[in-house]
Amino acid sequence: MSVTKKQLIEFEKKVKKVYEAGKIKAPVHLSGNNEDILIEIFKSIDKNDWVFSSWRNHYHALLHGIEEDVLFEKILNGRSMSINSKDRNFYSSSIVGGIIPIALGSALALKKKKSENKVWCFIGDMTFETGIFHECYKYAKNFNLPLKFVVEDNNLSTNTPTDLTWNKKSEIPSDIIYYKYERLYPHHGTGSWVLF
Ligand SMILES: Cc1ncc(C[n+]2csc(CCOP(=O)(O)OP(=O)(O)O)c2C)c(N)n1
Repeated sequence: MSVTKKQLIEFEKKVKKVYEAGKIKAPVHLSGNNEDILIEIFKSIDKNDWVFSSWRNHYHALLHGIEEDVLFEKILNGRSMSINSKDRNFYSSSIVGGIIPIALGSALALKKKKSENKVWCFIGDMTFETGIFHECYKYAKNFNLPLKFVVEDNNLSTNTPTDLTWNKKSEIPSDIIYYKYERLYPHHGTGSWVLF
């Protein structure tokens, strides 16, 4: 059954509550304000496709079939920043740009195996500006690999505005899915001071 906007919002609220109660002894990066667009994008993602994400991965994980209780348990155990599931073809890393070459290699493997499936790689707008993105994008395009990038633009890298950093933003190629949103939660945590 597909995940609804309400379920996504309620899930992050539940994480917020336990985080603020000091029960999660590790950082959490919450999503918000991008439910509608993500639900739309995931309609094109096959359940056997691979999804690569980052520190802010809860919505991607839920939308790619990781069960709420399984995800919640991992988060409670301090693993919010590195949600992975072999069963659900889901991989995330909290190193900026770290997932991109892995996504590229996975796309190359799928092509060599003549698989019908794709790799989807979700990145922030600052990750999009990094050199590693541009090399991997070029390689994937030139070798016609089944790798689709999705750029999620909140114009911030933690708290540094991306447009001020680079004086302007790079143009988004037409074969990349791109959307803008305003961050609902701070970069990490919930905005409340938590004593562990
Ligand atoms: C190699 C590396 N450098 C710095 C960081 C710290 N860091 C974590 S998230 C982040 C900002 C990335 O911004 P963006 O790609 O726009 O993603 P957003 O968090 O806005 O979704 C930074 C600098 C890191 N995790 N890894």
